[in-house]
Amino acid sequence: MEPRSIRHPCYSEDAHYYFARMHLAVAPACNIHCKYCNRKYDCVSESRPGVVSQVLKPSEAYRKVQETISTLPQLSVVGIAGPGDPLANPRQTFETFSLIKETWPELELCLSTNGLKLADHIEDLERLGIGHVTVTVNAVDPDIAAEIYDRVHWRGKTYRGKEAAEILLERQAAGIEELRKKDILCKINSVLIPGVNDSHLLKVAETVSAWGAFTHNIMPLIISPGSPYEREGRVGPSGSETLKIQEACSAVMPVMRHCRQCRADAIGFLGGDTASAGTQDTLAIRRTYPPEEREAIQLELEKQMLAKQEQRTLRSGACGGGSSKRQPGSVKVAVATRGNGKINLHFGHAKEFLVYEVEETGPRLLGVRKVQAYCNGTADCADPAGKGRILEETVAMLSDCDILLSSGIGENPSRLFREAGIAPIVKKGEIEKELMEAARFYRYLGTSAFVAKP
Ligand code: CLF
Ligand code: SF4
Repeated sequence: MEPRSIRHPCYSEDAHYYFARMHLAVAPACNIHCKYCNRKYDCVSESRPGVVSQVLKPSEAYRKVQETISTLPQLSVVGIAGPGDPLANPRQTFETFSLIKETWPELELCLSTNGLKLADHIEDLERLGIGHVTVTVNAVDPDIAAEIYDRVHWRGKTYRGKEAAEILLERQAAGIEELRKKDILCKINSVLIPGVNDSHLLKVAETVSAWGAFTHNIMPLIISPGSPYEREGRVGPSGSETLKIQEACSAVMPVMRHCRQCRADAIGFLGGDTASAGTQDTLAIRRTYPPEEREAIQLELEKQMLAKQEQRTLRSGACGGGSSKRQPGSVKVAVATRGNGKINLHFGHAKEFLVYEVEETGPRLLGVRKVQAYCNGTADCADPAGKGRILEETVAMLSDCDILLSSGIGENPSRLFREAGIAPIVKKGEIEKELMEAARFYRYLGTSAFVAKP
């Protein structure tokens, strides 16, 4: 593990079970136009569309950190990721980071950008000690990039087509090179766009790896309503298409599997945002933590995390595991969670499932599958046909899984999962422990003990 990312929930998969991040939506403008984006919504390259963020002034953002840090002791990272591009709003972005750094030097600062202005601001990043930067690189070939970017605003002029793509790619390469020189960790986000860059992402991985990027996050396309891609009728990839490309690219460099395509104002654990979810039981006990207590809590979490990693290393050493290929006897499990490393979500409220492959040596996260929540409160009970469709889609989305773990599930969904050959098991508790136990049980008893007889 990269020591600088030990508490970064995006750069370290283990850390996302223990540590939280918050985004400050201080950057409304953008200097390019991606065809999957509609500027009325958050930046799709680092967030999901559908909700307009409230844009904050730097002083308001400062107060938001002040509020959050005193009640969320696991907060380790503050990022700026939109709703436009942070470096198209340099005054707001750097003023906000400066205020935070002055008061909470212990917080790790993080930034996500399309890369157009990255090289121009490298000194600012260095001065403020911004240690983690994400650049969205969807293509390294200008012909392919021209199908993704509608226009680029550069040095007071607007460019379109291949000319625009060439400028953006050249500036991204220059920016990533500067990050390497300054030893700032660089994560690459790539939006997987079927029919445009799906067969090109391996080339992207090889290129950015050669440029010195640290990890690659391949995210399924989410199309903003009203965007050019929506008008063209494009659709995002399936879970298995995404997984296939992630697997291929993982031969080149580490691939991030636990990205939640967060909003530009997300706060909390990945998958359990307080800002977007509205309900957050992981933060049910609200009280104020002074800085020394926060640091003690984080040190303890770090200790627990490292102990888990050590156990895993011992287990895989003893059993000779560690291969990324599916082993005979491995069990695929979908988990409903709102973060914090726990099974703590009812099936009906889940908008995503973590999918793991569980071997004797331990679980391996394969990815996140987004769905529509089956139950949105009493209003949707008036639409049984709509609920039936959502359920069918969710079962299809998880059709390659053997087990579904959630903290609760209704009779009807439970029956449909069993009919599809997926065992719905109700559990609450720590994900890793419950995964191992459920898989052991499943291996021992076999499918027939759980699923409906034809
Ligand atoms: Fe935010 Fe991004 Fe920093 Fe993380 S998110 S700026 S690197 S602190 Fe993380 Fe969210 Fe995925 Fe981004 S899960 S969308 S990768
Ligand atoms: Fe939209 Fe983000 Fe692309 Fe800018 S970089 S056009 S905000 S998706």
